[in-house]
Order: sequence, then structure tokens, then C-alpha cells
Amino acid sequence: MSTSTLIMAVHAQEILDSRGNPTLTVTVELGGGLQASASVPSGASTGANEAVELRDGDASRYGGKGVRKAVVSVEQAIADAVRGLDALDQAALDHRLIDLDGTSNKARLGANAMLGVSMAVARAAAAAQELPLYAYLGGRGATLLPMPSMNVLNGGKHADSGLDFQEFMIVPVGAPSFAEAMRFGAETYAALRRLLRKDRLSTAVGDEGGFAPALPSNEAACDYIVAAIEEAGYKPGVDVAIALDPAASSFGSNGSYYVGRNGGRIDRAGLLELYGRWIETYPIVSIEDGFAEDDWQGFVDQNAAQGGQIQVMGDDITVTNPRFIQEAIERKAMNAVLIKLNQIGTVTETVSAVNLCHRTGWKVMVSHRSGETIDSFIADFAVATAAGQIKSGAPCRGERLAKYNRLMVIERELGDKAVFANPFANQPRLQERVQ
Ligand code: 2PG
Ligand code: MG
Repeated sequence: MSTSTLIMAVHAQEILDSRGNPTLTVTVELGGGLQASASVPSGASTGANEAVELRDGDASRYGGKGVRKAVVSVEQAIADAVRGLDALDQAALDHRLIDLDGTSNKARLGANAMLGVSMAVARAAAAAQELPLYAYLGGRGATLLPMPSMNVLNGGKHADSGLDFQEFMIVPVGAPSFAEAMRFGAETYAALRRLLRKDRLSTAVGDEGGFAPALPSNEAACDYIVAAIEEAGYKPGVDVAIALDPAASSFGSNGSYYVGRNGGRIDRAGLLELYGRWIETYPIVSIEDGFAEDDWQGFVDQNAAQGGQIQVMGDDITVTNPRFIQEAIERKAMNAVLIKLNQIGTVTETVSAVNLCHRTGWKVMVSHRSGETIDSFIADFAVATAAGQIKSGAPCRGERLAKYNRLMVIERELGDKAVFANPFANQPRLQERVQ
């Protein structure tokens, strides 16, 4: 073993994310002198079982959201424990972090501290091997570019639009390449801006770069998107489809929901029916968190009723944790899982979560958080794990584009080897529309 890839030093610093809240950037230095950094994202609509983000709770700084304690975690306990480890052995590094933390939810060291180190080490190792990150993590077989879902209308906890559902996304299912998918998406986004302007609605954007107009109903959001797809010259459901993340934990629990823009209180069966009507009316290919994280029955019912037609995906309920994904598999609660590195806290555990889904034949979508930095780790990660799908917000705001732009660079770098496929090609309604 050469000493050039041994971890020599680890530093952390408090920086700000896209909402102006503190987060961490971590820098790792290897024996050969190589340095690499990574920055950690942060969610707003978080699952209760996510790994714990360590925040200072000191109300005199950033409203208690400072991360100086996490900086100390990195520079003291973690630095002492990982110094001398080989950066090329990601699993050993991550297990050292997990053992050192010793809790089931990473509450002691903080998942933000641990993930920053885990990602920075992966990046340093890739650089030491003179490989792009996706090739280092995924090997020569890492050639699949993910289908993007772009969040063009923001609601829920991500905007003041009053929309109950958090994310209305466009999916360029008919695009022949990742770069073309971005063009389909950006052109549709521009058309949506024109339509909103024409109707004198706000074109200011929410946390994920989507517009946040005060629309009269949740349906109006879908109507505008369909109109924008057509206005941009595309066929709804053939060239560009719709994906939703209602993030139902933010408007319901225990099988009871409050959908203000759809008349108020609604039960589990009512919400399922509403999705059923929407699937009939709009070219929807995917619904994430259609039910609250404590409503397993809602997921099971939806998967049984609608899983043959659309992607039924878990996020807050599965939190990238193999334990909950396994439970979802046993209960047949969904057919796809959203993947976020900071929900679980290390690169190795995130890879395990993806692999469990792949083995089960479930679809996977790698995801940004609503609070982001310009770090593009998830772009490489999506290619490395052959995830097949990614969401990184609208084609707007630098921290969202950093991931999409990185994927365009990767696609070009892979050249003839790059593969881009529509993950929804087998959906019966999509096939009908194409004919
Ligand atoms: C989600 C995410 C990302 P947040 O619910 O899927 O879009 O939101 O990061 O706020 O949890
Ligand atoms: Mg979600």
C-alpha cells in the first residue's frame, strides 16, 4: 500500500446553503498532498427517521441553526479516528465513522459531519486514482445517465404559493439524451414562465427554482404544466411527462389529510381517489410521498391500486435506510425509492440502499435537498450507481444547475458509451400515448 492515499488531515468549516442557513464544507488531505472538499445539503420537509443533522441550538447565532458543533465533530473526534486510514477503502472509512458515532441515527457526531467526511474522502480517492468521481465509485460499467425530474412549480414547505403539494415536476421522457432532456425541460420551463406572466401571476421562484404562483387549485398547477409542454412544442406524456412529490407528511398524518386547495379534510381513500383521477387526467408517471410517512397503509393501497400504472415512490417513509426499504419490500408498499445521501449519512450506506432497490427490481431516483450548495456529488453518484433517475429542482438557480450541468459534462465525457433511457417506457399509459 502506498502512503499517498492515507488520510492525513480533515478540516471543516461553516458555510451557507441556498436558503442562507449554515451547513458544512469538509476538506480532506491525503499523504500525497492531494486535497478534496465536499459540502453537505439540508432538507426542509424531512422524514422523522432521517439521520440527525447536528445543529448548535444556540439562539444567538443563525436562529440556533449554526453548525459549529458539527465542525468540532469533524476536526476532533472524526479527524482522530480516520487519520491514517486509506481513502481508497470507503467502506472501512464509513464503518469507522458509524462505530465512532455509536448511535442508530448518527445523533452524536451528526450525520452532516459524517457525510461531509465520507463524500470528501470519496472525492480525494477518485482524484488520487485520477478518475472522475462517477468512474471511481461505479467502475467501468457506470455509463447510465439519469432521467431528470425538474421541479417547475413549488408548493408545500418550499414556497408560499399556497399549493398543498410540494413539487410539480416535468420529466422529458421522450428525450434521446441527457443534454436533450435538459433542453426539453428548460424550454418547457421558459414556456411556463411566459404563460404565468400572461396571466399576471408571479414568476418569482421557490427553494428549488420552480415558480411559486398563487394558483387557485392543485389541478391548476398540472393544467399550467400541460399547457407549457404544448406551448414549448412538445407532446404531453410522450415528450414531457409529469411527476409529483406531494410530500404528504406536511399536510397529514394517521390516514387523515388536509388539502386546502381541494376542499379541505380528506381521508386516505379520498386522497387515493384524487390521485386516481389525476392519473386519468394528466400524463403523470410518478408520485413520491403520496401519503404521510406514518401511513404505511396509504402506500400499500396506492401501490396495489396504481403501482401498475405509475411509479409509487417513498421518500420520508424510507429515508434511504435499508431497514425501512426492507420493510417496504416486505409490505409491497411501493415500487421505487428516493435516495438522499444525507438521510442516512455515509456514502457506503447510501450505496447499500440503492443496491437493495436494484436487487428488488425497484426503481431509484437520486435526489438533491431543498437546501443545497453548488456541490455536484449527486450527479456523479447517480451515474456511479446506475440510478436511472435524478431530481435536482428546476433548470434555474446555480445550486440546482450545478448537478444538471455536471451530468451534461459526464455524458459528453462518456461519448459513445453514454446510455440514456426512459425509465417509464413500460408504463401502459405511456405506451398508449406513444401509439
Ligand atoms: C423532497 C426534498 C427534495 P427536502 O421532499 O423530496 O426535493 O425536499 O429536501 O425539503 O426534504
Ligand atoms: Mg420528497
